Amino acid sequence: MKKPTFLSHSDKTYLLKEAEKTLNPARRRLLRQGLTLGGIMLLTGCDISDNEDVEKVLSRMSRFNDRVQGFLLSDRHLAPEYSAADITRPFPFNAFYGPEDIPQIDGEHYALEVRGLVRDTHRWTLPELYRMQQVSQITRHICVEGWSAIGKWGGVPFGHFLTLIGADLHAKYVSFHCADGYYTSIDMATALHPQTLLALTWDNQILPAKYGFPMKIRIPTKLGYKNPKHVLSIEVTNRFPGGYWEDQGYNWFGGS
Ligand SMILES: Nc1nc2c(c(=O)[nH]1)N[C@H]1C(S)=C(S)[C@@H](COP(=O)(O)O)O[C@H]1N2
Ligand SMILES: [Mo]
Repeated sequence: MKKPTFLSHSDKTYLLKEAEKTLNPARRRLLRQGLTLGGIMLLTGCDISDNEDVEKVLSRMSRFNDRVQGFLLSDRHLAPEYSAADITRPFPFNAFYGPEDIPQIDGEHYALEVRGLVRDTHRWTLPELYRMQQVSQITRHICVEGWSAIGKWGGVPFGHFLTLIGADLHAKYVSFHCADGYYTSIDMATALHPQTLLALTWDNQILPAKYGFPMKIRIPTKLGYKNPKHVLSIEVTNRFPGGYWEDQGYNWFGGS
């Protein structure tokens, strides 16, 4: 391996610090000795002594981290569940806009679209979704902006829904598009995680507008921004779909 020589000392310190930030705490602990430039070169396949720019190294670092997190955590890790007494009231609202712009969706004309690697592209009306097998869970929603809150969501286990529509369960990603232009995506292991819900209710009532009427995807093993509200369409795909915040630099895996 060539010695990375072109970077100045402060460049190196910056790169190492930024690369560390792309790792979650568990991953940081795994790399006991901490990251070295040689280590970054090994993990990303980038030759730092070449003209690789720092952005490219970091984006590869982040992708590497997504794969490791997906592999290590997805199907084993269960998010903690709570009791009704733990529910946070009032439950916070958050979006990339204020409460005055919450989309008002007409449930009567709503039909959930499913696209991509699925056998059955039937569009699902709300009465059809409400008739499906429902479960509920009380879990903690964690937002990167520095707050968390416990809430109760009910709905259809997402793995059950994917099976029902004949999704290719070996595909890599499931992506979501929302009525407010928001979008996000998850890996298939997370989509099939036993706690991932196609959520139709919040606190035993039909999902209120501010919390994502008529449907949100509730993923208690993921940070808030990976939990799309007002979902209009679901796509199963092998092409990396990104997300609204993820495309602006938030870690794509976004484990909580
Ligand atoms: N459609 C849509 N979904 C979204 C968002 C958004 O702006 N639009 N914001 C995300 C973020 S960052 C958070 S923290 C949660 C907030 O969900 P809540 O309003 O139910 O607390 O929604 C997530 N899903
Ligand atoms: Mo968030």
